Amino acid sequence: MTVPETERLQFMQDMQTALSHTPKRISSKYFYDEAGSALFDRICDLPEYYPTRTELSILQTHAIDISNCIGEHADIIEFGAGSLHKIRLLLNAANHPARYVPMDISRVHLPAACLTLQNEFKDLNIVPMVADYTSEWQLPAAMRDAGKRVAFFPGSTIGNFSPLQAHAFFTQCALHLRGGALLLGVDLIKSPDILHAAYNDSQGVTALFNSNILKRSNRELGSDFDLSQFIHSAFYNAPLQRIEMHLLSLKSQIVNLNGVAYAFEQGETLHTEYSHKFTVSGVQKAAQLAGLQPGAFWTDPQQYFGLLWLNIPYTQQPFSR
Ligand code: AVI
Repeated sequence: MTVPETERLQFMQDMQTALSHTPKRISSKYFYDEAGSALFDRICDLPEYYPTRTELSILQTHAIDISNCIGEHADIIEFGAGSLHKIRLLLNAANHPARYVPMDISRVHLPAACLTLQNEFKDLNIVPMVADYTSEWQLPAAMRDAGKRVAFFPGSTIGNFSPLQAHAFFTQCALHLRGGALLLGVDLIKSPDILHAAYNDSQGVTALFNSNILKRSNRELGSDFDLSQFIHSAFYNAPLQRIEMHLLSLKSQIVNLNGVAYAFEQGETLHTEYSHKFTVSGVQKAAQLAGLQPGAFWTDPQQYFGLLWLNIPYTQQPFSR
């Protein structure tokens, strides 16, 4: 699959910036090329990686309750729709949704996924939207003030945002979903052992997923990362309530990218991902700062994962602090 030149140039710029700073840090969005997305699908099925199956079980158990909150004839928007797997559970219980709007940055997978979904839900009006929900976005003009808009953001992907990015995301929701709501999936704080195992699986799939970013850089940008000299490192940073994923350099070495040599010390890391873990009240407070109002909350018996309903009041003016 050829990568559009603008995306390749952005990756080049971000990798150059990452390698020339201390500490070195690249956005986790670069995990998700074709190979990375396939590896993430494998992660979701791993015995140690509880979030996906737990969120699915909560959706299964509470689908009717959630669909009552959504109400009739709502527009349902999904951020980062991917394979459109989780939404099926909501659509099965939904009360004649007006439209389903899967929003995803990938223009490659969205059309095929929508086609499959359309075959299952013949009467559903599907309006796919290629957009980056991590920055500013707009709904199609016909939807801006028509009906109730409910957005679904599953998977605890919000945990991969920094607190500032999460605030910007909530603010965009407050602006574009006025009078509606956000249904948000979050991974809850739990024993560090369980968290550690989820990001250090015994089959080494998460390690492959992490190092795929170097492989991708070598293929798309022509860098010469020696994959045998970087190892996967993932640990729970308890004070900051997050898993941190890094690629750790086993020796002092040089990596060449676009004619420039970048040095790694032995033990130095390229930071690749934050995965924040939450308390329910913590997320509710963060959402409130952007004008969202806490509503219902659903969880599993072990309280590993939470689905939060956040109301978005109708205001003439966008909420500001
Ligand atoms: C997509 N995101 C919510 C996953 C997570 O758990 O933070 C990505 C992931 N990283 C390692 N394993 C899974």
